[in-house]
Amino acid sequence: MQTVRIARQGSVAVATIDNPPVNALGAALRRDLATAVTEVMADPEVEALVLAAAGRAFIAGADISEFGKPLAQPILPEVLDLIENAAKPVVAAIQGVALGGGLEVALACHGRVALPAAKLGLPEIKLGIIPGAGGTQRLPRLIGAAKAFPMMLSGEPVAAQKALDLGLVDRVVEGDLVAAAVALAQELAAKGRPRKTGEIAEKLTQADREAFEALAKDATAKSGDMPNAMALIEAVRGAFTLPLAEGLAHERALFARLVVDERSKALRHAFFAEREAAKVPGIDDSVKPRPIARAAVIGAGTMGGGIAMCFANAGIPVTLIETSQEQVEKGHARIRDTYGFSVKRGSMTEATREQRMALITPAVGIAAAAEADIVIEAAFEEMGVKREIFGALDKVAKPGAVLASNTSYLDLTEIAAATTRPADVLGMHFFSPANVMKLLEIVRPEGVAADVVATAIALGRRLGKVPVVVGNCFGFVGNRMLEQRTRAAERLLVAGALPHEVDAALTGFGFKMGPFAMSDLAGNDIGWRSRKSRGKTAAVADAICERGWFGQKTGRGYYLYPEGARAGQRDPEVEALIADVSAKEGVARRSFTSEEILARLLDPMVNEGARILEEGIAARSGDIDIVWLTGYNWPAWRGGPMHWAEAVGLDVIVRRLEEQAAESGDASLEPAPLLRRLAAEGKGFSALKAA
Ligand code: TC6
Repeated sequence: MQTVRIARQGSVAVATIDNPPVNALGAALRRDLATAVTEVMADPEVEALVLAAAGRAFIAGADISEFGKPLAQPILPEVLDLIENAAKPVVAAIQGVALGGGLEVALACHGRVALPAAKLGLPEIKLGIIPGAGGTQRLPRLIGAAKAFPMMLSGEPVAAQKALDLGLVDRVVEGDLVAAAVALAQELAAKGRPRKTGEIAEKLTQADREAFEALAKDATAKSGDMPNAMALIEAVRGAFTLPLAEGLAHERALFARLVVDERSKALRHAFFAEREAAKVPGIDDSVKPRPIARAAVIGAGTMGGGIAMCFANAGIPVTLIETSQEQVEKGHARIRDTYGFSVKRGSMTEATREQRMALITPAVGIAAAAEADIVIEAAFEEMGVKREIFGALDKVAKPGAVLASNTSYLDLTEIAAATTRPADVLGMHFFSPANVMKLLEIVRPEGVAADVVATAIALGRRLGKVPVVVGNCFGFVGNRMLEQRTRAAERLLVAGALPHEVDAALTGFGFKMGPFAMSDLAGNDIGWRSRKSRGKTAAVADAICERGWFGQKTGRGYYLYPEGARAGQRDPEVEALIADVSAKEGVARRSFTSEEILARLLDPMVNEGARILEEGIAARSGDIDIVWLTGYNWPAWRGGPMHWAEAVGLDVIVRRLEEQAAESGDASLEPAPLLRRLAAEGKGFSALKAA
C-alpha cells in the first residue's frame, strides 16, 4: 500500500502521509517518504514541498513494534538527511501529534506550521531510549539546549502555542493548515537555498551551555540510575562539542545501545499491553455503552470520596451518599481538604476547586441515587452490608442504571443476586488513592450485560483510568496475587528474615515500599480482620495485631514510629516476637540474600498469575502486568510480574517454586500446570496470545 500521496498546489508539492492508525514511521512509510522527497526534488516545476498528514496524527513516531528487530532500509536518519539537505524548502504541516521520530521529521524540515490543537514532543525517555534520529542534535540547535533538554528528559509534549513561544514552530494557524504551510514554503523558496536546522548555531551559546550543564547536574542527582537519562545528557552535550554529522552518529550509537536493553523492552511491552487490554473479548465496537450524565457514590469514606473526586474531575455531576448527615459532611469536607492540598501546591486554582466541589452533592439515604445513570458502592467490605445496599438500590435506581461495587475481594455474583437486575451489576474496583491511581479493575460476573461492561470501560477512560476487565473470583487479579506475596512475606519472617530485610529487597527491586512498610501504612488490622472473617491465620501478623500494633496510626506495627518519624525504625520487640514464632514452629532461623527474598516474594505471585490465566480470570498475561504496573506501583521498567518472569525464564521460576514447595510443605507453591507446560515447551506467557 502506498503510504504517501503527492498532489500539487501551484508550484508547491504537497506530500500527504497516510499510514493509519497514527502514521507511525514503519518501513513502508520511510521508503515512500524517501521516494516522495527524491521525486519532488527532481521535478523542475516544483519549488518547495509540504509534508502533511491524513488522520488524527501528523506522525506518532517510529513504529515501536519494529524496535529490537533488524530495520529495513532506509532507516529514519537517512530519510531525514534527504529532507534536511534538499535543495528546495520542505515545510511540515502539523496536526494532531508530532511525537518522537515524528517530531524529528518536522525538525529536519526547513519550516513548521501547526494547528492550535497540535502537540509536539520527544517521549522516547518513557520507552527507555533517547531520540535516535537527530532529536538531541536538532532540537537544541533550534530552541537552545536549556529548553530542549527538559522537554526530552520529561518526555512530555508541548502544545502548539508553547511550541511557537519556544521557536519550535514558525506559525500556529487556525483553519486551513496545508494552505498556510504552502504559503510558508513559497516564502522560503523565494529566499533561495533553505537554511538547515543543523546549521543553526546562534542558540548554542556559552550561557545556554552553562544553563544546560546545571540542569544536567540536577538530572544526574535525581536520575543517575536511569541509563537513558544519562545517555540523553551525553547526546545533548554533543550538540555543543561535535559537528552535526558526528553528533548524529553519537546519538544513534547511544540509541542503538538502549533499544536492546531489557528496560526498554519492558517499557515497550507495557505500552502495547496497555493498548491490548483495551480489547476485551466479547465487547467490540457494536456494543454501545449506556450514556452517563450523572453518578452516585455510596459511602463517603476515603475510597468513596476519592471516587466522587474522579467524577468531579471529569466534569460529571455526582451525588455522595452516606447514612447520616454527620458522615456525609465529614466525607465532603475531606474532599475539600484534598483539593485544598492541590491549591496549596499550586497545581489547582481556587476557582477550579469550587467548580469541582459544585459538582459533588452530599446526600443522606439511598433514595438520593434515584437519578443516577451509574451508582458505585464503596461501603464497608462485608457481604451482608453490600447485599443490603444492592437490595435497596434495586428499589430506587432508575431502569437501566449501572450498579457497580468497588469491592476489593467479594463475589459479584452474590452481590448481584441481591437485586432483580443482575445483568446491570458489575465490579468497578478503584485503587487507593482513587483520584490518583490509574488502574480500574472492571469485574465481569457471569450474566452481566455486555453493554454494562462497555459502559464501565468507556466511563473508566473518561475518568482518566486504565480499565482492565477481569473475571469474578476472590480478590480478582491484583489482590489475589498480592495475597500470595503477603503470605510469602510472612513465611520469610518465620524462616529467618526480618521485616527491614524483606522490605529492602523489594525497594531494591524498584518498588516504592516493601510489604511490611506498606502494611503499617494501610493498617495491619485490615488484613487481620479479613483473615479472621475467612478463618485464616498468620502467626507473626496476628501476634502483632493482638498487641494493638496496627501500624503508623498506632505509632508501631512491624516498625516503630516515634512521634514525628515518617520512616519506620526497627523494633527489637517485634524482632523478638518473630524469633519466638520461629521457635514455637520448630524452625531453625537462617539468613536470606536479597535475591532469595525476591524470588520467594515474587515467584508465588507469578504462579498465581498463571492460575489466573488458566481460569480465564485475565484474558492475557499483559493484562496482569498492566494491573500491577498501574495499580500496585510495580516498577515500570520491569514490565510487570509476568513479563519479569519471562525475562527470568519460566523454567527458573518452576525450579525455584518446586524447591520452595518441598521446603515448606505448602502445596499451593507447586507450580501451576500452565507454568510447568510453558516452561517445558521453552515458551513464555506471551506465546499464549499468539496461540
Ligand atoms: C521514536 O519515535 C523513536 C525514534 C527513534 C528513531 C529511530 N508505533 O494509543 P492509541 C498504535 S519512539 C507503533 O490507542 P490514542 C497503538 O498500538 C516512539 N504503533 O491511540 C494502537 O494500535 P492498536 C515515540 C503505535 O489516540 C493505535 O496505534 N512515539 C505507535 O489514544 C492507536 O494508539 C511515542 O512514544 C507507534 N509509535 O493515542 C508515541 N503509536 O489500535 C506513542 C501508536 O492496534 N503513541 N500506535 O491497539 C502514543 O502516545 C499514542 O498512541 C498516541 C495516540 C498519542 C499517538
